[in-house]
Amino acid sequence: MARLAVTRTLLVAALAVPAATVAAPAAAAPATIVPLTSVIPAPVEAHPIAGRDFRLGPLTVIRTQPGSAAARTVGDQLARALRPATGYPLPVLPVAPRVLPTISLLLGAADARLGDEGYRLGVDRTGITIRANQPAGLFAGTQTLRQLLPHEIDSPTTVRRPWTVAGGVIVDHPRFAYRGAMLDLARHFHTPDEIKAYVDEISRFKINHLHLHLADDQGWRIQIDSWPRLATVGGGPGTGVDGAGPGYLTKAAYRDLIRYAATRHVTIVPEIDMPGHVNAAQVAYPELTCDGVAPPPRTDTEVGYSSLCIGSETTYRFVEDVIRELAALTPGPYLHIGGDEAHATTDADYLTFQRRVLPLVAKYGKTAYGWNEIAKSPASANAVAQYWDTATTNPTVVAAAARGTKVVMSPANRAYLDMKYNPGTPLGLSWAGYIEVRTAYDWDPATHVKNLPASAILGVEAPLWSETLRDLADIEFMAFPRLPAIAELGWSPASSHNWASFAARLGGYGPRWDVHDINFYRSPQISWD
Ligand code: NGO
Repeated sequence: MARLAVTRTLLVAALAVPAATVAAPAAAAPATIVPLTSVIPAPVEAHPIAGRDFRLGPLTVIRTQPGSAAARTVGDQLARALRPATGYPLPVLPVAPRVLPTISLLLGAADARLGDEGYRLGVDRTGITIRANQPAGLFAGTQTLRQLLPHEIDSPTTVRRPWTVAGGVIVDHPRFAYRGAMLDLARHFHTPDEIKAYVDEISRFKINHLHLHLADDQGWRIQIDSWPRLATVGGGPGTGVDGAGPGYLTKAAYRDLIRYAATRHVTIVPEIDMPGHVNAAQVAYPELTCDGVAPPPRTDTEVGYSSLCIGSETTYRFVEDVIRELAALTPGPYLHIGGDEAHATTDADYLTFQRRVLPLVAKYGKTAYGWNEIAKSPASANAVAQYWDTATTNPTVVAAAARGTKVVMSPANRAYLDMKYNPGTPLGLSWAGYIEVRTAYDWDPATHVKNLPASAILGVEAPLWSETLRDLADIEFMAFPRLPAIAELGWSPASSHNWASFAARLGGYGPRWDVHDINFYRSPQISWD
């Protein structure tokens, strides 16, 4: 049966492409054809059509929407992704001769249902067509296409095998507008190259926001011209947990990261945490404390002991300078001001602080975003609250949502990628419990918090805190395979939610990580291919 299918595919491919293609070396490896239904996150609709498989060959061209530089960029990225393993030239052109097998990336005339990020992907014998309303949809479609090719497509070196894509149609668009991941640069600095590598991996799962936690008690990681010691002292030698995570992003490096992420359709969300989690800023500028005395630098992992001086005008000059500079650097709509665990700030002071600071974010043209504690403030009505609570009831957040606050779901006992998988996990924390893959997957962002209406949910985010992490291998081990679970909750329709299906698709994805050396956790809950 399988052999027959293989023979049929080869024959079909041979008929569909010129003789030169057929003569190309191939068929050394088994001709696995990835089913259309194996994609993560699960698409809205996938309709396989027998006998319509497409085989990529040395004559395949990538044709992109004429006149669209953004479509051309997506085409170039796709070509760069497929060239190493196939060894094919895959030229990217605005027009393609009809006789050549073609991957077309076309804008416009797509179904309105697809919105800005959706796409329709059609595969038949002569080519593949991805159609979308916007470049973000084309990008999403190409990520799906990469998953439809055999896993060896992620090999950095040429693999001789047939590159066949199953025939049929996928129609796809996201459930939630906001699908995020977070890196904590404060506890350990992560270099721009590490952040870019993470952007590459998360964007494959259609994550569209990367939140950077840029300041905390142990370090300050972004250049601010009006307060230069924040970065040079707060990001200097000896900063970070155990003094082992120094470094900061210059403005140029931050801008470069924003551009890099934007071409992967990922929006950067910067966070400066306040009024708590500010020890590093106070070490650099003692005038940010009430007594004017610099506190000792902190390299431990305690939380909740530092606070800006709420009654001091210096505080608001500092906050406004930072917000102004960060807003000017950041094209994305959100500016995250933390607001969590302000245990060293009285409740009255917390409200005073938020009444002044939340409107400052709007003053500089951004939507304020904060951890769910900001919901205590009536000034959070136009803000986004990030739900990190482990409880499934939170009347304060429900009341804020009734005033207009939108919510991004990151419940720590489900979505925190820094929680250990089990007691034996060498990295990570366990204060919110152990999170195996199924725990990360089996919940619904729209119904998780009692009485919080689905209409208030902007999306989901998977934060990864870095108290115990050092390098990219550590990030990968904690993020994969749980990040794809959160990505599926953010993208796929609730009706497609199914653990057995997700587990099977994840098992099939493992070899892709293997082939390009991603240090993922081989959860025993998954049968890895
Ligand atoms: C908490 C705390 C962070 C920790 C993290 C570790 C929030 C919002 N504040 O989450 O400072 O790093 O847990 O899991």
